[in-house]
Amino acid sequence: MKIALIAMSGVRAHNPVLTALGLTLPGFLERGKAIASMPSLSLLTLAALTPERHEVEYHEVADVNEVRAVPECDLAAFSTYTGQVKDAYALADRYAALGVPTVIGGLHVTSLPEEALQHCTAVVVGEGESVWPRVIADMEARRLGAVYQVNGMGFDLSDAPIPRYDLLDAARYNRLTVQTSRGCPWRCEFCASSILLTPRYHQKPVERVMAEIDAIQAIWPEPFIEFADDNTFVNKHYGRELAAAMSGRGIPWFTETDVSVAEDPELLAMLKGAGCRELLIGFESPNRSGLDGLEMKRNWKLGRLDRYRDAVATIQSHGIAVNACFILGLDGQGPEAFDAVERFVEETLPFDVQITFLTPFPGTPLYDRLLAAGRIIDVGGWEKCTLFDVNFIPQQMTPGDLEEWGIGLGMRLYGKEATARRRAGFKAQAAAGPRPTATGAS
Ligand code: B12
Repeated sequence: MKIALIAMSGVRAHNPVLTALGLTLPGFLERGKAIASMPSLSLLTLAALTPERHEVEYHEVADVNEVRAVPECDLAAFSTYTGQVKDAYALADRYAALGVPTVIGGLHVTSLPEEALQHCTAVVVGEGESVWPRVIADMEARRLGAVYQVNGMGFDLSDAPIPRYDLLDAARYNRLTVQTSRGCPWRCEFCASSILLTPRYHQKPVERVMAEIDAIQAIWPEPFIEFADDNTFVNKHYGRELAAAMSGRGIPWFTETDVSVAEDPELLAMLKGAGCRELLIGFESPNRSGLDGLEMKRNWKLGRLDRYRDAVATIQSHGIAVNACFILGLDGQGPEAFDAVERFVEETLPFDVQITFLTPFPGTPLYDRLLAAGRIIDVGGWEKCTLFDVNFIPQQMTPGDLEEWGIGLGMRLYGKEATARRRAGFKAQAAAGPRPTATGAS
């Protein structure tokens, strides 16, 4: 059987002003370039679980309108996030017209399997590893079902296969992803990451992570790695083990974590030598009202607010750049929030800053709440789930205000001078050497 693995790829925003800004502002452009091309880790993982007797081909589709003929195959398997799901459905419809069965998986269809079944033959709900072999076996037996679901506690990352990086032309990418953990112990109302796939936060054994890195180095000897995690350093013991294994490998990497990383001096001291270049941290809001209630288990992020500024300084003093992320349009944010973000950034000088609009992704508590309150503007307008488009009615401003003030803030933050100031700030903080670590963590 020939299986076409099709990734809906590319980064996008529908808002034309923001798109144009992305093309001109240096700070925005740099991160855009770094992430514009990254392969689909889910499909490379499934490829590794496909019996060798089948032929697998990996494809990426950035613009569905440019696909003249869909790749020839006996089964087309799609992976997509919400923003591109309609493009995946359009391709699935083309396969349906040709009589070729299709299967789709990923975060979006995990939340809305019935919608996916209007276009695809089968849908995989949740983590793909445990059910993919069943999908293949059912295809071989000509009895492909409609909905495949993971049972029990989910997939154990100790059994993770090595993704088929060898299917890639390494020259096309500037970063490759490796997953070290899945899930997150926190529950932020807006979060649409792997927490929607797995009931528990767990890590991949470090020796397995290193085997994946070896596999990447077989196709790209000097790679740049992005860990595809929700929150890499929640478990500090694991974090130190990972950092120790990466030490001396000379491989630069980037990951996402929470602000508590600033509370572990031992881990911080290891990160630079381990190759860590940058930590992306969701600060979300610099003001109390914006953060209040955001993390739903124990208001964890609000509890950390007092340490935010210290955390940026501490992390950067270890030579690790911070990419400080803020969400605009949270219920607790009024018009003052835009200046507050700018002030926080100007005062703390993180190397990078990311601002995105609050986005109700299906499957999240935020989506359910806003939908029930009639606050989603275009219900089913999935193409607007880009993080750069506004598709809800904010509590303290109009959608138009949010967009306009967000763009204004973006112009100030991503301009040449502000970007240069942040870069110089980071350099100075790193040159001054390690600061004492914030303590008293709870
Ligand atoms: C790495 C990453 C990227 C990379 C690479 C994306 C890619 N092509 O894979 C880059 C930087 C390019 C990127 C871009 C974007 N991203 Co991104 N990204 C991530 C990140 C950090 C990790 C994703 C990952 O690799 N996970 C590991 C894989 C193994 O998990 P998975 O894809 O969910 O797959 C599992 C299951 O879902 C299932 N599965 C998935 N597909 C299929 C298919 C089949 C057939 C089967 C059987 C099973 C199956 O099995 C897999 C294994 O269990 C997540 C955040 C996070 N921490 O999770 C955000 C995240 C996925 N990104 C997000 C967004 C919004 C985007 C963009 C839309 C932004 C934009 N404005 O364009 C683009 C869209 C990119 C695209 N076209 O795919 C959101 C998606 C939310 C959502 N529900 O849609 C996330 C969750 C972050 C967030 N802010 O919440 N992203």
